[in-house]
Amino acid sequence: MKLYFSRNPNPRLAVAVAQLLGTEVEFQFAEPMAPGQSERYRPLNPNLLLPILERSGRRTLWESDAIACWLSRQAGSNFWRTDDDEPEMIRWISWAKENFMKACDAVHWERGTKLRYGIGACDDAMVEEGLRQFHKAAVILEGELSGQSWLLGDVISFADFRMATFLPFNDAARLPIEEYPSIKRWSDRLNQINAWRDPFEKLDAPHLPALPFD
Ligand SMILES: N[C@@H](CCC(=O)N[C@@H](CS)C(=O)NCC(=O)O)C(=O)O
Repeated sequence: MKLYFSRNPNPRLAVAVAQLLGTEVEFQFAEPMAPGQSERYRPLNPNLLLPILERSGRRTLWESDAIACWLSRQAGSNFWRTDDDEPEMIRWISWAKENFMKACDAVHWERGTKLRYGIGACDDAMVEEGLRQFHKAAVILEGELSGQSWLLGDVISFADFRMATFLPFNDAARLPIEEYPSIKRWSDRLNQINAWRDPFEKLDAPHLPALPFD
């Protein structure tokens, strides 16, 4: 298997899953959107986005959640739950993408990605709206995490990784997670996991372009 990745949030998530599960996979840095690259990558992912997982004898897989599901199945792991907790895990993945993660993404896009790649200036109104959505979602997540270590109780699952997709980029996004002590503790707990804290250790991949104020 070959996992095409960059250091951006979704490919970082897929690399972290592969590292956590100890998957035997070839990690390949890629830039599908770079000039001259689209012809090569469009057959692999028509969206020209990462991550992409090439599998022998099977169709290439894209979308981080699908890749995480496949890697977990291959590893025979319950990281992607296959028991009665599966619906609850899917509930959190779905909610994350419509709420907490979406808000983190919106703020990170303005304060991080746009500036890193010279796409445009940070739109303060979009940041304000993103922060409003962040607080709305964070209250719910805080309540959930106040009584347990992980979203599904005592054992980490892909829902935790998915929910936290943008937190390793908080140097750029500057989301006020310290206002939510249970979320902060959960984020610190995630950072104790090597595969999460530094999924790119030993991988050959250029660093993201620096932020202008770095
Ligand atoms: N829904 C997709 C989103 C993929 C996506 O947006 N990938 C971005 C990074 S977060 C990308 O490929 N950007 C170009 C790059 O990193 O070269 C997933 O979960 O995999």
